[in-house]
Amino acid sequence: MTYVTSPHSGDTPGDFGRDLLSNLYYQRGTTLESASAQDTYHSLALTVRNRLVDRYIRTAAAHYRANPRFIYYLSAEYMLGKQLDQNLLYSGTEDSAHRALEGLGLSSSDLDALDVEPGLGNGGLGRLAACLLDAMASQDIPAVGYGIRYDFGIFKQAFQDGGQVERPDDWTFYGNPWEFHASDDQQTVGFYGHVEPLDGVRKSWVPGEVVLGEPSHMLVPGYGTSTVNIIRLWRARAARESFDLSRFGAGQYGEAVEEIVRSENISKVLYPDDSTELGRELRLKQQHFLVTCALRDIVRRFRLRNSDWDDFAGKVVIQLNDTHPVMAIAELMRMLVDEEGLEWDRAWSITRRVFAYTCHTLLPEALETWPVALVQRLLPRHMEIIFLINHLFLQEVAARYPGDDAKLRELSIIQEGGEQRVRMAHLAVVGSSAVNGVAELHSRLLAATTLRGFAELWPGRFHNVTNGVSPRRFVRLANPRLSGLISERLGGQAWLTDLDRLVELEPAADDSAFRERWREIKRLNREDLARHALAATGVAIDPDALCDVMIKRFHEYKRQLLRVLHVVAQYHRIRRDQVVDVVPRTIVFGGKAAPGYYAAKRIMRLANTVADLVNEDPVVSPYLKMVFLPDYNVSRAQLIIPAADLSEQISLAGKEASGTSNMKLALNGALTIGTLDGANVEIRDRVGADNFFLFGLDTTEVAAVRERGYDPRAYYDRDAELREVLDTVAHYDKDIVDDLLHRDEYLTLADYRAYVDCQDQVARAWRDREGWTRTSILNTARSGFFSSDRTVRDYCRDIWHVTPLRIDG
Ligand code: GPV
Repeated sequence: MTYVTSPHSGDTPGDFGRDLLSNLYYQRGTTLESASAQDTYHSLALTVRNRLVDRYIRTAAAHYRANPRFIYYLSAEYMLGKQLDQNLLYSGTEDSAHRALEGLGLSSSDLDALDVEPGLGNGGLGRLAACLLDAMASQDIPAVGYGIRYDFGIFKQAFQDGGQVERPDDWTFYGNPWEFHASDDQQTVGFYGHVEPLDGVRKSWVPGEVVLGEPSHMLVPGYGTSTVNIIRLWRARAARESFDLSRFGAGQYGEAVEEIVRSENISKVLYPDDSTELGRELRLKQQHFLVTCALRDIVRRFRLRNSDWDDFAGKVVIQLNDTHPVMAIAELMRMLVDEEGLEWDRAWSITRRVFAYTCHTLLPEALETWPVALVQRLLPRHMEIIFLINHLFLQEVAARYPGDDAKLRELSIIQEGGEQRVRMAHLAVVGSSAVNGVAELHSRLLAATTLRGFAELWPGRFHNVTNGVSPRRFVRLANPRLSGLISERLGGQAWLTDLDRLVELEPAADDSAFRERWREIKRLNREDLARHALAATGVAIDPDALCDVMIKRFHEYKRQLLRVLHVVAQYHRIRRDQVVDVVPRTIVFGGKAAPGYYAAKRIMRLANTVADLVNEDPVVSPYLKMVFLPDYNVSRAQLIIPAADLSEQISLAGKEASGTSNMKLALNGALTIGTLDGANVEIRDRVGADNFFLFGLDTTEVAAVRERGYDPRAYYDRDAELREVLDTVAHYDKDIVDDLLHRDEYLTLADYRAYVDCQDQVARAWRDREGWTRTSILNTARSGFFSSDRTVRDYCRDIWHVTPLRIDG
């Protein structure tokens, strides 16, 4: 194996500029004088990308030589964020690039504005996948991410009359310079058809329809190391002969491309629902498509250096990001038994050892199930295999719990009673060697409630791996000012790959000159946000006001409604001149709702209505402004998070698996107001109870309230201020109030008083600016644990059993 040594080491602005002009000339066929904006952007992207290619080639060569154990991360979603800022930083060419661009009279910010973020995910789960890939590369873990190359990513959000409207995200409209295509590396994926007997348990599946999977990859560079891993994304293509020339000749233009359209629809669009199961056939097709392409690729890569199936589980770990890729368990069994001719038991032993499963929810409506009839029709052989897996599993259960039919019903992969369905989470647990939740509380509740029977059966299989976020993306790239100050104080940038070193900032919390600079940076970041908010919404915000941020998908359980109720309460207080516990605040909202999630969209509309009410009131608006920034995504997060003073993490206890905006905000020095839910618990443990605004029911109290028979109306009757607030809301949306008074599934009214009082505490704390800044610094200093590097180390130690493989140079 030969490879070039870095052609770009010791890059000067001159080298960079020359390469840029050369790319403009040879890749775009133009010159600086006549280049379009896209020409220049693409040439810049290629110039940057080229600086990572030889690291990638060296990584691939080293991996080939060492034949190490690989982590294959399977996820239906990735929210990668912009590639240009990331790759400039990771290739170490930020400086020379900026100077080169300046020299050529080009604006880096104009060019960055043309960089489109691949929005191939919905929310936390997809962004977590990206943070884990980043951390794996940064720690030299041999890894490949597999996903779907959706033509359309998560919709773009706009507001019309306060309501959400969705526009398509044609993210590759002008091409994607970060992507390498490998159209000669296609896989074949079957659907439908029938099963024919071979010998014994071995069968042959004859698909009725076949689609091609065409891979492309993007580079996943490590920070501060030579490793460059890849993410391999699959796009569905029709077979070459699919264009029906005879129909075209007969003037049937639509029919002529029917088969192409049907095939390519599989990777056409990301399903925009989040944490809710939506059992559509096309979605199951997407899942099977991803899983088949990924497994075939994994086996191909295994065979480059290995030949014995007994070595497979030693070389391959497949991490399943929630249940979306869980059909891989059945597909690997099918490949091993039907295609490779392995005995069932041997195949099962290999399969079970290879897979590990991460669960990201406790919500029953998020636990995927598929109708048996649908699976039978779409994937007949897989359904047989699942039945057999279940049969053998239930024998094991019966041996352990003799005569206990309820136990069998509880644990079965097949849900009986009414229409039979496949429970994907059960298949995942049965077919994996490790199962993990994403925060301590979540993992504990999983084992105590949702997956309790399994945790009793196989206690050793259950783990916790608390989520983390990339400090490169969410501190260094998002907040260069704060990063500069931290590096100055800590004497270098080592903290970016060793985030526990942030504790060394603790003494700085007592240094008034340092606090002054910390405050100044927050202010500058709020000014940046104010500029963006004005341009995006027309609302002018005061950069000195407390910046109070709630950024996450719209979901009833996350309780954006509770946030809005407090704003209405403040509105009334200010109008009545009751301003003792009022400090000037900017309420910032960001987040999308699933297009079909009406309840969430109502709340969103209410938020926009209340924003208008507040912003247009001359008495109120000097104290209170509210901006709902449309189209929240990774780039917007990078802008909002550095400006935040207060982080809203107010879900009903027991509903949020982990949350990750809580970590991003704390790392950037925001104080949290939150419930004991998800990773909030661990954030509070680390930053200290005195530096965290805690309110609300905990999970035990929630259970007790429900046990007693929850009566939301009683809170309304008892609390005059709440009455005033709800009467105001009813004026705009009566149904929301009706629901709160009669159902209030997420105990909003039960937590209302505690929340509002806690917000008064926040206001008092904000008045003591030195004290606030001190707490802000301590939040950053004590949040090093929430680096995705630590998360990956936990996975490596407890679940993957892999060690880093350093790449020379
Ligand atoms: I299941 N999550 C998500 O974004 N989409 C999903 O479909 C499912 C879970 C989220 C959880 O809601 C968050 O609590 C968690 O922080 C995140 O996944 C990453 O684990």
